[in-house]
Amino acid sequence: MQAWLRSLSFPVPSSVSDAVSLARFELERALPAYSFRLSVQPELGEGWSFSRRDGEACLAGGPAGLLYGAYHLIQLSLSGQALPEEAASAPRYALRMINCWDNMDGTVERGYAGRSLFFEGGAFQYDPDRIRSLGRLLASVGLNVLCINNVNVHFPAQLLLEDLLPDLAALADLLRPFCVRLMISVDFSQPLRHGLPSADPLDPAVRAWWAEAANRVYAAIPDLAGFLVKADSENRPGPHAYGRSHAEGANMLAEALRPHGGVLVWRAFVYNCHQDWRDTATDRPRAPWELYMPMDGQFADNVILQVKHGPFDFQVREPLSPLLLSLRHTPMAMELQLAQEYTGHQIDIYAMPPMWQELFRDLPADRICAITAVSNLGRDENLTGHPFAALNLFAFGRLAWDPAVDPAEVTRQWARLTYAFPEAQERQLVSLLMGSRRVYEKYTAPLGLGWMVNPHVHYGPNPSGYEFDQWGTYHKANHTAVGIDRTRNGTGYLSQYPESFQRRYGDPSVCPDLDLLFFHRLPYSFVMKDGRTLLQRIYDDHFEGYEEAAAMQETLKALPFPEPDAGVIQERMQRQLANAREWRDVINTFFFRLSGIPDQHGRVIYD
Ligand code: GCV
Repeated sequence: MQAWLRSLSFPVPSSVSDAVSLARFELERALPAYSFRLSVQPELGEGWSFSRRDGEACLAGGPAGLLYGAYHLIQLSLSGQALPEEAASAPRYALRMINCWDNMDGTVERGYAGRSLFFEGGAFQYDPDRIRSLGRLLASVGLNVLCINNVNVHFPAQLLLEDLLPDLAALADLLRPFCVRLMISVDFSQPLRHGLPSADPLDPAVRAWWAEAANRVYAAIPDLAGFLVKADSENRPGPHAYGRSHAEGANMLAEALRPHGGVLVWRAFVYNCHQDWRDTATDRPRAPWELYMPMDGQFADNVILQVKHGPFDFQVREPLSPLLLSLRHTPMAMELQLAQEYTGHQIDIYAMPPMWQELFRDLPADRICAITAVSNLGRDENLTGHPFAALNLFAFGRLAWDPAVDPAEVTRQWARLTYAFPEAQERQLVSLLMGSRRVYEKYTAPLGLGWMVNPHVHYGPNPSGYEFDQWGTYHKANHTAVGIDRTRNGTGYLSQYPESFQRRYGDPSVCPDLDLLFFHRLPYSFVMKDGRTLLQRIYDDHFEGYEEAAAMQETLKALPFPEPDAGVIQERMQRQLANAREWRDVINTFFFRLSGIPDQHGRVIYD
């Protein structure tokens, strides 16, 4: 249950009620060989420094910094490394948040690790020891904010602003020693449920209502991090209903939070989800940039615009959202997704660090001020369903602390802390994990095409599932060609990028293979850089993807995982293999039936 902190099997007693005493408690229990002096230096904030001289180990930091420093030292030691003579560290981003999509009926939207850790039957319901373990897990990798409810705010989560406040405050109390502050998702139309005739952000009565709501919440939870809002997106209410802009909507809520030091996190995931598939003028990835660029500089300074890392929606491969590269005067958070919605449902293995490294290759770290990720947590005994999904949570914390972190190194640290295998076996596991995203990509998403999944569930192949639908997610495959031209000759999406990106993606003979069909519409006979045709490359990738998944199964069988992980890993790997086979055959057959062009190597494709 403690994932990478398995060795910290001693519970945190409820009497440990603040970060400094927690840091002391953890160090004394986990590293009894050392005598630690803790020096509270509030000016270091969340940062910490450490020195070890003449038998005395001194850790300095603000209260949170002491806790993060303590976990850093403990993890070094647990992974077999000696404590350094000197060390210091501070987080790159102040807001490092997990977004839970938990509903109060106990379900979790896009949850693949069991039911909610916080709610059941329309009420708060949790095991305090488990919440403390969760706090420890988050703090151990420096995560500091937990938004506990779904951005799609369903009843009765609206009551978090009033009747459910005492329960919310009790949960905040449990997490406070771990320096994890709560955030809540709120519904923009909430004033309508309280007798107001509108939720118009410029209406003084509406503004007064939100100010009062914020006063109430902060009286109960003075350190609440703020509110998270999904508005005018996928049928959620928002300021557009009143002819107001998103800046006007967000600023109204920010004003209510300002006296309390709270932030308003406003999601930029807005597009037309009722598109007519016959409408070729609308190209969904253009939507966020088109909506928010004209508002650059209009948001209050306690608003953070939360932008998904790609312009679509957490597909296996998307280019970096051009919005993240373009806004100059708007504080932004980049949103990642640990929940494996399109990436294997925590059945298939999909380690995310290599993908995140690609994002930060393109995104200068100082373009954003915060980083968030959709949770992959649930009530399963191991918290993440697949034991390997814990790597993504661990690595996300590390990335949020330092976006320059090396993906292989972080994967190795996680593997060592979790399994402590001998070196050769550790190397095998790390290499399997590092390659897992590419394997999944090979059997699912040809060359930058996404969305070929079963609609709504988003697991398993269905190449036409979203093709004649309203979600704006088309590949437009016919008997000669596939993809959408997003250059200036096509939908013009590419023009939203800086010049260097336009050069990288604009010409199909230069565009990286794996992004090719995101940006271009090409004939099956298009010759790739390595001389293969586009169609042959699609066939080859799908055959290879399945074979590589089969090889992963063999590797895993030979590794000495302890129970219960061993059983879960084998069982899920079997399902992954069946999934890979299904994807291989459905996608290859789909393109073969359309094109009539056989595989050059004569492998089985079904006609
Ligand atoms: C919370 C996608 C998911 C939805 C999710 C939405 C969002 O559309 O399928 O389940 O809703 O993204 O990020 O708001």
